[in-house]
Amino acid sequence: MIKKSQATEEGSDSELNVDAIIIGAGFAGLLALYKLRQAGLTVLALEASDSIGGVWNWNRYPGARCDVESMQYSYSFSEELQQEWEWSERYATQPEILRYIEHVADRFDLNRHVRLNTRVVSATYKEHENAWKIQTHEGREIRARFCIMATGCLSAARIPEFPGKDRFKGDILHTGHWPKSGYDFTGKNVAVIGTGSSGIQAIPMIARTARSLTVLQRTATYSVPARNRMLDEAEKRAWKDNYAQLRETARYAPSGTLYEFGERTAEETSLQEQAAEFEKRWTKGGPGFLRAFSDISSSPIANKAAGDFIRAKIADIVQDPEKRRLLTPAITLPVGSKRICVDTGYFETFNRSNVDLIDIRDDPIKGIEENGLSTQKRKLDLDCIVFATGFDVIVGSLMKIDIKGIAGRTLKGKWKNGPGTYLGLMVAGFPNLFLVTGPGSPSVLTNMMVSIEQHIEWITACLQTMRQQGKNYIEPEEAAESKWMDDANSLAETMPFLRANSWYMAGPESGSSPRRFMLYSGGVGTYREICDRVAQQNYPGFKICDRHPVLDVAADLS
Ligand code: N01
Repeated sequence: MIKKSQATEEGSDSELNVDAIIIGAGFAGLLALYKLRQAGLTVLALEASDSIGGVWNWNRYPGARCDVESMQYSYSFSEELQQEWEWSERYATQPEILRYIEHVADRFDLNRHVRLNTRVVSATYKEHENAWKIQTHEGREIRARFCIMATGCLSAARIPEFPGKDRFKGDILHTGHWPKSGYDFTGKNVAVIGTGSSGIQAIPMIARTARSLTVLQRTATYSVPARNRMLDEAEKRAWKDNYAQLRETARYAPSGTLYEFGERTAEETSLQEQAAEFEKRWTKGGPGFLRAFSDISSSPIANKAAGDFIRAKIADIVQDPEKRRLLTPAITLPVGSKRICVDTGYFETFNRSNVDLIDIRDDPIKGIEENGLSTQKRKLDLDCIVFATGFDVIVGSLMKIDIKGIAGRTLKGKWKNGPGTYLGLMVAGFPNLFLVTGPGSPSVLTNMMVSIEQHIEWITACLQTMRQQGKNYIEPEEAAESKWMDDANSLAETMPFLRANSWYMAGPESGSSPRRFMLYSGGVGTYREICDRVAQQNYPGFKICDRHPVLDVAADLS
């Protein structure tokens, strides 16, 4: 049974053996520290970087902001915290979010449980000890009964392999791994590869100072204006005076974010009224555009209406006909099948004389050379290449760790045909290992703060219940896991997700079988209710016992 004990002090020997090891010190890891320590467990978080903050520590590219409004993209676990913290803008910048994270860590005295500059290389479940052996890059070993993977969904930056990349004499940057010292683009010839959320935020900023900027686009992206602005006092007060109720509503909202939800369907609305509603939301700004009508994600007709509106706006903004054509998302690509981008002057940037655009489906990248990059039709002389090419998503950071469960089975091997979890929280064959916002949960389809809090609360309550019952071992059943993932895929079939080749999908490394949707798309409210029901019913679908069940049987026989 887990002993109620003092929290671990950094540097003390006791940290070599803790109740719960937490891997990652971003929003999820820090909350796990706080909650598990409060529950009386000894805790330690290991963080590969030299600072806390996770994705908000790594993503320092110019223009980096959150696309969830700052009043909603923050912890709700402390009323004092949410009353005292002052957000300055509608959409917080990366530096402001990082300051907030640092404030939280100081205010709740979390830093003393975090070991920085510590990369976990392996995590091995030891049956006879019913514990996880964690090995760090410097060869240090730590034992923990429970292992909490707060490794983040968008933290393993991915640079595609282009021939000749290593020969390039200029600078190579990745938006998700930006130098802390920043980067000065003044007077430089720059290429940006990738036009997802990161590229779309960085491109307008880079264009301001670069001598020339060439954007290499593979897929034209739907983007709506952010209309970022300073928050006024009345607006902040309205949130703060009603935080308790607003947070509770958000916990059951489809994506964990409060918007003005359109109740009508587009199908039952006249074309003029549709246009007026879309225009109102375009002027207001933000991803709430997609909430204009209740059927945008379910009806192809409504979805096309939203897409047509964005296409028409791009046509109005972009002056050059060829750039306009290339920047216009295909009618066959449903809006929302990839995460919608939120920008500040993205399409307008292509009206600048120093900005060019290459569609690499039409003119593929041949390779990178000493002084630049060649496509099939063009040669670019460059000082800097910015990869805005995204991440090894959702499972990328987990896959970097050699995770071995019962009988030495690797997680990589188990997931070679795509990830599987029960409730997005645990994996059969990997006892006492919890994932935060992992595959099979709503995760990146949602406001991550809401989903992180829900997972950490669930995990903490589960460990408290186990302690009360004198149990030390929890593992999902294979059957429960398979059913959960099959149900999640069936749900996604009704949504636009399966109609795009997005990073929401995972498939076998060989590419031989159909790719499957990795997330739970039934909404955070329904998902929360399912998780809560499982807890209330004493965890059906999980084996919970004193220790590894095989060892329990052996003990009974002896
Ligand atoms: O990454 P992405 P991201 N050759 O994977 C292209 C969150 N986020 O860092 O669309 C050429 O979305 C790829 O092309 P295609 C948010 O959840 C939030 O931009 O696959 N191009 C695409 O254009 C977001 O969704 C915020 O055809 C290649 C781009 O690179 C998530 O992070 C800000 C390529 C990658 O886009 C990821 O966003 C930033 C190749 N080999 C990020 N490989 C906010 O809160 C990929 N691409 C606002």
